[in-house]
Amino acid sequence: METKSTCPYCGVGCGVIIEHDATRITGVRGDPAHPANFGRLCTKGGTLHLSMTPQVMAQRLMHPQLRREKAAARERVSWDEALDHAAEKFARAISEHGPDSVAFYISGQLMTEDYYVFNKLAKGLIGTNNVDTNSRLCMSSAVSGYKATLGADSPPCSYEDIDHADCLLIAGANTAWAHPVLFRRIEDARAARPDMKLIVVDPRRTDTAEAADLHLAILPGTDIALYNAMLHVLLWEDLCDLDYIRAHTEGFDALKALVRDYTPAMAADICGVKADDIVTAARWFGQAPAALSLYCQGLNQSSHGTDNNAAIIHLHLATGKIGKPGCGPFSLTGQPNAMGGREVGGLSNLLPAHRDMANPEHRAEVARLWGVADVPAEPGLTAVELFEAVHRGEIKALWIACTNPAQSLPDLTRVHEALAKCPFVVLQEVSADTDTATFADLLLPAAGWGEKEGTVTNSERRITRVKAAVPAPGEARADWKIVVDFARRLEARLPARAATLFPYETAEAIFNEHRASTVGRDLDIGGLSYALLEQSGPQQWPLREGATVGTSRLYGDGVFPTASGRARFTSTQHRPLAEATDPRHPLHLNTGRLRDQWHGMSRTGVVARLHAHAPEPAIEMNPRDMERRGIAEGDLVRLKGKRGSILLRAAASTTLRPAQTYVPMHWGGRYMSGLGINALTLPANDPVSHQPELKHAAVQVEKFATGWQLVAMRRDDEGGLHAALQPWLARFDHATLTLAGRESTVVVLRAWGGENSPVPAPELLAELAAATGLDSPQMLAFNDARRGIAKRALIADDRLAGALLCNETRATDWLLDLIARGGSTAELRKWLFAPLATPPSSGPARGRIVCNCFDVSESEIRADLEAGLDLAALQKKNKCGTNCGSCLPELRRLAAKATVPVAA
Ligand SMILES: Nc1nc2c(c(=O)[nH]1)N[C@H]1C(S)=C(S)[C@@H](COP(=O)(O)OP(=O)(O)OC[C@H]3O[C@@H](n4cnc5c(=O)[nH]c(N)nc54)[C@H](O)[C@@H]3O)O[C@H]1N2
Ligand SMILES: Nc1nc2c(c(=O)[nH]1)N[C@H]1C(S)=C(S)[C@@H](COP(=O)(O)OP(=O)(O)OC[C@H]3O[C@@H](n4cnc5c(=O)[nH]c(N)nc54)[C@H](O)[C@@H]3O)O[C@H]1N2
Ligand code: SF4
Ligand SMILES: [Mo]
Repeated sequence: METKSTCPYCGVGCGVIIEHDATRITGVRGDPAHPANFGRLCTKGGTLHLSMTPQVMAQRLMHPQLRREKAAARERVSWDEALDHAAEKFARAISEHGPDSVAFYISGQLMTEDYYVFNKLAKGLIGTNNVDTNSRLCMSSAVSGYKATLGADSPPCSYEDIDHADCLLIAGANTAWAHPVLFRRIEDARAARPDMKLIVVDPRRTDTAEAADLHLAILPGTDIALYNAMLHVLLWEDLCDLDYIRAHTEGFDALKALVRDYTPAMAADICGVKADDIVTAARWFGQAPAALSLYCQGLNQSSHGTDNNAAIIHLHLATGKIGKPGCGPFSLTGQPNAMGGREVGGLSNLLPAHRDMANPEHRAEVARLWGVADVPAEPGLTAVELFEAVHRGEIKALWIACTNPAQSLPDLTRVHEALAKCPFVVLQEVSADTDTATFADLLLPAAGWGEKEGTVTNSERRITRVKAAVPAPGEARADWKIVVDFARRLEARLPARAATLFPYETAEAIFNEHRASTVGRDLDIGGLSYALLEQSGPQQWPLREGATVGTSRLYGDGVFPTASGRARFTSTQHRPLAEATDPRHPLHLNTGRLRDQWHGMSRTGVVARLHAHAPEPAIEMNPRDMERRGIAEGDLVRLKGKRGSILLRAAASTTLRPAQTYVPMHWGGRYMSGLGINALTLPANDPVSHQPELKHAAVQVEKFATGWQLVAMRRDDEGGLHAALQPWLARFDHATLTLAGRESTVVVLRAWGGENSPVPAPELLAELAAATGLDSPQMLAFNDARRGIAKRALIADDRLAGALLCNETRATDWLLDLIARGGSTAELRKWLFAPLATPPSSGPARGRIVCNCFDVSESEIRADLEAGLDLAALQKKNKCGTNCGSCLPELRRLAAKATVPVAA
């Protein structure tokens, strides 16, 4: 059977067709009819069914679990008991400490319907604006940037604008990895129109930057200076559209005066790039008949994120390149439904349908719509403030849904302290295996992707109907149902009202109320219904009553939703980063994404093959910075910031300028010792958007002298071994716990001891062998006590099932490959019983996998390129990059490098 739905990962919002037998999801493919992807999927979307295998499902959160005391263990309870208990706790907090003593922290990965009822629960029923979301960490600077300039939070563009652009400016976005299917479209557009210019602004030479005609590797946090200088050049060279400015904007003269100082030379100094390159970028942008900019977290996650956004929007307003095909400032949304959350006003300072909390008329409209006396006027707490308030003891009951703040917020030590002392924490999750789950007093099992329905809106304002294919496991329930059930129980405990605010029996009933709230607003979907979405497919808002198709582009008439109808130029001055480097913290820490992982890895992390592109947690460093510190490739290093420190392996990277480092955000406390990279990031945030500066911190890196290393690896056919081994992460100076393999899953525990730490005793090795299920009578064991070497191997059914190595870890890759592929074990004995034998191997270790669809490794690709194959021949030989295409940018990069002779 087949069910149409969407991919639950990024904001591209690809349509998927779920293949299933009504009980189990068996496969997934791209929906050829969906206008976001036309059948394409990336590595993450294309492996969704592997995140729902019986082994994974067995680990899902199935029943509500409650702990009555902080020190007690959680026990299984019924939904009735769980929700009555929660309603009791919330009602008591509200009556004793007022409505603002409770808070909700929700997510851009919820459906619009889920989001709508959460917002109504807080602002309508309880009377608190304390409902904020992980979108605060993600899109809030885009919201405030659009509102400050265009008057409303409405991305004016469509994906099809990519096909019409003559100049594409990608800023602070690694689209090749974070929005891969959109990047495929960019590649197609460039192939069709080779004159199209691609400019990428990113401190790192990402795969996106590598593909550019011009890469501006600016110093972190210097975007405003760059865009101001580009505007300076546009003015100087007469490339502005003065008629457009006069007719449709206001505030230009002040900005013109401001950018007078931003000469290319001055900006070049601030940004650390060549003045000529700034001039070239401005000329390409200005001379192009159509220019489109795409941007994301490199601009948003900044203590001046609102101005970063405004500065790039200014370029479009000043040249009139907005509201026309191929033109406009296009903020890419990260999460699948960050847009839907913005539409229903799901942030602590927003109201439904782009209404303003500060506007009394808007508040009255919302109160009328909901049938309540009023909605509170004061903005609620934003994400970082919210957890600070929890820390101060002001929040007595906290409800978290569909997000993992114990990993994703900055300054995690404080967040963990706050969560630990919060009197009552509810977590609504699909997985009990997240860092936040540890702190939950009440865990509520939610239905996940493929199991729930509703609607989502992607980056281009396109609403898609999401459908369930299979029932949720155990007693898990759809998020909106949990909220509605809880809300009714809370209503019964609050001062009586005539009728329930939550009469919904279906997701559609919620959608219809949301639709009614939008009528007359800029995002009006008065003409949209579940039925229309079924009949005509996904639609872009606005879609007013009487219309049958959505609107692909906004502001074509030059009229903007501001008081005067004109767009506004704002005052964007360059400002320094919140945390400057200093002699004790001389390196700059940048954080972001990997190609094949999603945030806290609760879903991508369970798919073995999605580990293959970046198999181990690591910090990327410039080779010179490593050399200066005596750090070699793969060494363990201590990364120290002003708020915390973690250990990681070092990886040399030529994508980074000196003094720059990069650590992915994905590795949290379930995959490595310590809290992950957000132990080091800072809570400083933008004064308007309150989005924290997650991309910039000052750090030091030192080599960590290790005494010994240990690796345990075990095939996990039943599932559950990864979770079972997690307590081991805390038992060593440093450890990581990852997956490897492809058809079969192998769990890999790597552990290190410092130079003064004693080599693991035989008892500890025995305990670990037992924990990994290696200790059977068939286990082969070799010990060389003098050298501190120990080796264990378990062969079952003539296949190597697992191994444990202490102080002789050179064979790790070889053994991992044997375990994963079930290969021959003939040479194993010989190697095992010879203390210093080099591991037999037919060639170099396969190492990381570049092409995930066809399992092609970097070493194989390099060997073929060195043998003289070009990209086309390479693809003919092993098909790499011919399916989902996520690895194409990297293949091109590898191929280009191979043809350039190494400098003497
Ligand atoms: N594979 C994958 N894809 C994802 C996600 C995922 O977890 N994994 N998450 C989704 C989500 S929620 C989001 S928000 C998006 C994020 O999508 P992106 O924003 O594209 O991804 P990031 O890697 O966070 O950051 C983008 C780039 O910003 C650069 N940057 C850092 N500082 C600066 C600066 O000062 N100026 C400029 N111009 N650039 C800077 C970084 O070097 C990085 O390459 O991805 C979405 N897609
Ligand atoms: N250092 C650093 N930190 C960052 C960032 C960065 O670039 N650098 N990026 C920030 C950004 S942009 C974002 S968006 C955040 C993301 O951070 P989080 O929101 O914390 O990340 P996720 O791991 O996606 O968390 C979503 C959780 O919801 C659960 N879930 C999935 N589907 C459902 C469902 O249908 N219902 C329910 N109830 N639960 C479900 C998943 O198991 C998962 O644990 O991280 C932010 N943190
Ligand atoms: S680009 Fe990949 S992650 Fe994003 S929606 Fe499409 S398939 Fe999902
Ligand atoms: Mo995000």
